Amino acid sequence: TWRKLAATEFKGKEEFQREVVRHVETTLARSMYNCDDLAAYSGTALAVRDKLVVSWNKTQQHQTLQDQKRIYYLSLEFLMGRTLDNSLLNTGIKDTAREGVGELGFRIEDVIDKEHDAALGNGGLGRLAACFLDSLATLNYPAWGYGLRYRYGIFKQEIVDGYQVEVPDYWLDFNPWEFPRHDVCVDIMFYGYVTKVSDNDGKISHLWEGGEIVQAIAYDVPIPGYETSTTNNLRLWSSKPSSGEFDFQKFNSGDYEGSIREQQKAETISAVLYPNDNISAGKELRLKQQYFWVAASLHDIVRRFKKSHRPWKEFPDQVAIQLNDTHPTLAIVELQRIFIDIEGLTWDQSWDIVTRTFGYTNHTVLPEALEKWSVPLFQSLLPRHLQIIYEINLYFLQGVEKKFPKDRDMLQRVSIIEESQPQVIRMAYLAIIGSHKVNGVAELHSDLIKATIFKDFIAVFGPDKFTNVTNGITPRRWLHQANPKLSDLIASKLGGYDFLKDLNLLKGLEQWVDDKEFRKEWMEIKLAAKIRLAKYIRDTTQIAVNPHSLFDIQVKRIHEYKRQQMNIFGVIYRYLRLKQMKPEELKKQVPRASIFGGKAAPGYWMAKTIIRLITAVGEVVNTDKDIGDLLKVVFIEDYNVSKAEIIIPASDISEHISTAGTEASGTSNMKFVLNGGLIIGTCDGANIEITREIGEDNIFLLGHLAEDVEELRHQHRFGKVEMDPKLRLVCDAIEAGQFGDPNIYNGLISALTTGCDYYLVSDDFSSYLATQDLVDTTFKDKEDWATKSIMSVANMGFFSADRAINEYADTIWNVEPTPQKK
Ligand code: 26Y
Repeated sequence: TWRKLAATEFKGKEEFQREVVRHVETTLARSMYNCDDLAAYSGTALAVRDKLVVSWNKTQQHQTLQDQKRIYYLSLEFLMGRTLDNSLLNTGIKDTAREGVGELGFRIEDVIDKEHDAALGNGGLGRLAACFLDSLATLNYPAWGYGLRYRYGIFKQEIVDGYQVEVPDYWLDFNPWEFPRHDVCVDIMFYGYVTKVSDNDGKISHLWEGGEIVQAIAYDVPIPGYETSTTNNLRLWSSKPSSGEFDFQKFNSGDYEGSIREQQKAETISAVLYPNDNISAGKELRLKQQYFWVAASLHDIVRRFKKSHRPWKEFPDQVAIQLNDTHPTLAIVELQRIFIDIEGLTWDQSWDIVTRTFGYTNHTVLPEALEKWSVPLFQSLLPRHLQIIYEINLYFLQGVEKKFPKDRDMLQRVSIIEESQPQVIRMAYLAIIGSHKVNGVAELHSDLIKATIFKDFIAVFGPDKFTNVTNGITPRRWLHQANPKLSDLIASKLGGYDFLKDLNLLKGLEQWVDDKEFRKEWMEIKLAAKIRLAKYIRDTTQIAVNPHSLFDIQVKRIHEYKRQQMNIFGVIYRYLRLKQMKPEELKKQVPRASIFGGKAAPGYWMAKTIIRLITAVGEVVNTDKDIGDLLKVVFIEDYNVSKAEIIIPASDISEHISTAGTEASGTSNMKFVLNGGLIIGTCDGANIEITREIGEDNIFLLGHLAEDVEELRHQHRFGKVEMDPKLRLVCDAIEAGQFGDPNIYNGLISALTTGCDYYLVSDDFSSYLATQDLVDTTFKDKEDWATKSIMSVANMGFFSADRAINEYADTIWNVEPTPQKK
């Protein structure tokens, strides 16, 4: 089996212990006598890392020899979370490690808990990239991730007096999982000017010169697959001053510090992850990050291709580049520039290769999230790229003109350049035009982009260029690692852990749904996860949550379209209703804990107000003696990947209640259901496919459909809608000061009234409340609930990221796996 082949295996726990101790004593220069959990973590990580490196090197060698087509996944975000536990599980040495550190006097859980999250992402898009890396390695695809090595990841969220406060996440103090490659460095230019030169034959070429140069240094992170020796590479670029760029003039004139200061500016490029999720701010530094990362990555990819001495036209047979949203769209322009300005190909040869190389994944229909860069900014920062974009646009529009003669409107609509003041470059259009496939991330979403934002491009390119690949999640992290007891129980019934590699095997659980003992164990595992979360909540917030109450969880970025406001309004309504009830009525109520978590973008005022309302409601409800266990409201600080691993297994119900048509897919919905939680949600994103797979009886759907949204918004704009009366009661309570100074919430409430309720909270509110009541009734029937939970998990196979990656490989990349034989 693979383990015999794997270099990752320690000869036994003794060897493992020897290695840990050796690292503590030599690498860390500490004595085992004052080895604390942190040092034990460091030693363990270094010991595991040594083993990873061996299979990593072998894999890279093997892939180089095989010389097959490789996948390059370009993403500005990789939300990896912690690595140690995942590495132990993927390489099959967790038991060895548990025993090994146990005998040294440590609990493996405490050791694992010392690791800092690698939080190089905002939310769904970044975590998807991380799940995809896990699947690519597990399925033995030759694949590299390319990203930025931010010195500061997503900020840490503290709640101070009920408000979000952002604290910098300086995470690189000790990171054993990265390897600096000081020999892999690329000079990247910004600004400068372009000159045209013609050679003796009159052939014209372009020189881009005279700009500022910044150096990109590669840092490599090993990505081990599950139960395979394949260990892929994630390459993150870090910026530093270019060695040739020291300002001697300032130095000689005595301004030594000044010249150093100038140099240090180079480091700001990879200093910080932009904390915006689904909202584009158009900042120059962000565009610099994008070009820096894209140019370094392409340089690397082209260099690797050149080593094989193949003709350029074979480039797309060796290279598939996937663009994770429009953030890396400049790669299209940069590759075209490399081919025509440096390698001397003709425009047509070059463009043919470029378009056969790229695929573009769209993650949103929200207009505020679509990237548009101002032309003047581009002109100064990337003058040659702007010329190339104009040329791409010219040829593209000529083609459109041929197909739709005299349709000037059409030309305007599909032009890469938007004729605004100033003109802007529509990055999504550039991404479509420069790729051979464009995909959405869930069926509804892929249909919507074809019908709305990209409609004209269907007319231009035909429908085949557009496709769907529904998102998935890795069951290794989101079941086996986050919920080992559930994974073990499933394995005991399915006769092993094969389901972690072939998630459709979960179907076999259906046979056990009526087994009394199995059902009991299933629900005990859920209760244990709830007890664990309740303890975490008590330790961190001092709020006592009864583990037997219904855990209702909504954790995700705070965004108006995700409608955390609807959730908290519903909580307020529930509270008001409880306050009206007589004691005998109160006795019949299902106790509920409403648990929230998520970060607001630092500049997103409304999202921050929503957090404040949640904490304020908590302050009132949690101390109300009449209410007791019947309602608790918790806001968990600093939601991140490692906290998700504790929170997700503990839900009875989780909320995915975006305005229909706004959430491209959602992926936490999949994680919750895979852990035996049920969903209350709208007909949006992947909720629809989850319903198709697990059955309508096993999900609580509410609200209007995507197709109704336009008309409803129209009615709001024409003042034709009265606020839902129950929502009116809630607003009245807020405005009466029941949750503190009502002025704080003026904006939140006026969004519903004068703001025309763009996210249709009022329209869905009564349906939401009624569905929550149905959740309560259903929860009372413990047997029914258990059946729903088991049947749901049994039918979640489709949502494995392995399925998603195989679809990308078949329909977009045309790449085969490269398993190692020996
Ligand atoms: C333009 C820039 C500021 C920007 C930065 C981050 C734009 C978008 C984003 C992040 C988007 C994101 O996370 N989208 C989510 O992608 C998930 C994976 O496909 C989806 O499941 C989820 O519905 C979508 O909101």
